[in-house]
Amino acid sequence: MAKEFKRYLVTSALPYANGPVHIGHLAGVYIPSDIYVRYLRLKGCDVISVCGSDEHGVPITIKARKEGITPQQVVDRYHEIIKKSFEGLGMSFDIYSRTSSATHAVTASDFFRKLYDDGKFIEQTSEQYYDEEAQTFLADRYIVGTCPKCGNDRAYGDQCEKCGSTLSPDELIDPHSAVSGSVPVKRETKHWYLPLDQYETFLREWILDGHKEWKSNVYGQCKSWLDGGLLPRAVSRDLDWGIPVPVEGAEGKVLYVWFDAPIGYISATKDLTPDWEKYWKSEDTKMVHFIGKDNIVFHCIVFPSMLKAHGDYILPENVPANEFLNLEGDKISTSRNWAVWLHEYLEEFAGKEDVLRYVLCANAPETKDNDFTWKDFQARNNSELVAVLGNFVNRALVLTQKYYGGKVPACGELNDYDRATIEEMAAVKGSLENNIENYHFREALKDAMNIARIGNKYLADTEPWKVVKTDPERVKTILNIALQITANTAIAIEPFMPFSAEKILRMLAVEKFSWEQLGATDLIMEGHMIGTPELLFEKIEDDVIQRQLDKLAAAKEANMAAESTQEVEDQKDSISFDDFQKMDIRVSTILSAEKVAKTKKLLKLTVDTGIDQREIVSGIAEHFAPEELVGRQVLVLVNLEPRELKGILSRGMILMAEDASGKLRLLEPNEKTNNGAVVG
Ligand code: B3M
Ligand code: ZN
Repeated sequence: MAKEFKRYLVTSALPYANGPVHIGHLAGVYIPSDIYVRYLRLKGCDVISVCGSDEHGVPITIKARKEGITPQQVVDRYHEIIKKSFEGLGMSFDIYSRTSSATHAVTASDFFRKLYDDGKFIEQTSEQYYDEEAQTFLADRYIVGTCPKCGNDRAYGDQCEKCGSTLSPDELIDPHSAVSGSVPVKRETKHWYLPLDQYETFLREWILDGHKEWKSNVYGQCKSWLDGGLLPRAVSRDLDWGIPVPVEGAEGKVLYVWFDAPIGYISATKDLTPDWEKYWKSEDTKMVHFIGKDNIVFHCIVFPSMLKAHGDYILPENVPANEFLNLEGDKISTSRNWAVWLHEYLEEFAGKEDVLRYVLCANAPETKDNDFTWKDFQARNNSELVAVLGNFVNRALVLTQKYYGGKVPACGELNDYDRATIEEMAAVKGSLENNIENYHFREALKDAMNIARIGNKYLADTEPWKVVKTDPERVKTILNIALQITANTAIAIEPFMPFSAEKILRMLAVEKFSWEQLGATDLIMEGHMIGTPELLFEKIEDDVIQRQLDKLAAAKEANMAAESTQEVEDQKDSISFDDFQKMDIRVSTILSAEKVAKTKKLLKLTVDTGIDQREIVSGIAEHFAPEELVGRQVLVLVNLEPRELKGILSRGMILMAEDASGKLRLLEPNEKTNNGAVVG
């Protein structure tokens, strides 16, 4: 028997206030969480939904330093943008708080202090990188160097953003401080650790034995963490941005962001209601954390261990984490601007909030990573929202206006087909509930849309526009039923597409229904006057989609440009004009090319320099096949001292350009030129 709960506490991962929110965040966390809480509210459950900005951590300080502003200014800016864009998309948090709030400072501080007083931490001294010039310890992110895996010379001490490898500062080649540029030294520092190893038994029993129902990606990750063995985790950092560690001798130290952030859920609840304890301290509360897969360990292992160590709080009942959403086949990336930003979408697609909600849910990365494409967005809008949902609702309302001046006709006697349709519609409720309650939101959305499909089919099959000529009485029944289905549609889609649900209700000129009314056929009364029909969704044309694709293409181009300038070599020392004049460069034609035996890289080329025909040995065999070179005109430095290579006298050098990726390109005259023409 599943446990019965009296109330729900739903949390959504606190977005970092160092950038705006994009579709990956939405599909992973916020859309599912909003569907869930809207559903519970419609059912009349006692539910609160809390969220807020995560305003601590190193990336925020880096951003502040880069822009020459304070961390507080950074978080103020993004907190506003995020909060506003969430509202724009209809995210129905009961509170959207922030971790730089006064309540949070006290809550997090007290939490730490209790664990400290109860002897739950261990203190450990370790060696960490220190910047002597800036006189500060360096978080891994603050150490920059060359990636040992791909050679990117701007890799961070925790990760290379170019090749995606996870790194530690010790692996970086030529590490230096991002703060001052100096070479960091190692210095001892003391920190507090939560000994996670001591919670292993508890976690195994609680998760591995007790929560086999968790999503397999979540359960699997927990199991592999536990099987790998847990280690004590530092809960403090040497940093000047965050909540000060509230014990003596901790100057210059703050709580680690992943220690304070989940406590932010508690602080937000406190800010929401004086009754907060009943949500956090009663076994009758079902707590559910909505997060992305990169947050699983913190929400399933670390935070529960903190809660357990504290002792006063309940544990989450479920942690339905989603996988990642990609964009047009590529990983979403804030730094590469490869994203669809929510605040921009809301501006460019005003009035189409539900379209995004719909597409992101229909395509949510529930069990595996998924791809968002603008073509799919367009197709789902045009062939599902417009053609099915919008079309059905519109027909039902327009026909009612047309035949009865908007006055709901009476339902006469039902025939078998009517009854089967109604039954089919009523049957959706069970499946829909089951899917939402088990976090299968994609399936749940299909269920909700099914009601509109049923309605669409009903009208197509019963053809009231034809029957009206022969049997007007029958049409009254058909439209009465169609209106009941329309009202049901409004109930079913509300968790997913609240704006459209509201619009349907407005057009029907009725008040909001409760979830329990789903399936009923007495929602719209005979004689009731409906409102004016409007289109629910509009077709999205190709040019609108093209504009978005162009925008992404521009981002890609900018990235490529940035990447190549990034690796451009420094300019060499100046030379005199005379020095330059000493080089004799001629247009030449490659007459033949063959590989030099027993070498991988060398090609023997015969070239016509206009002066003579000669042999040149060039290290380009890995870049060009011999046959693609023959006949091409190239530039040759002809007066380079001859050199013997593998027994061949090489007399000159073919000029080439090497791009950022190491690819070689021939330099050719832009038109056929006579061999021997002087370059200069
Ligand atoms: N700030 C979100 C992220 O990893 C992180 C969540 C905190 S939830 C307590 O993007
Ligand atoms: Zn790399």
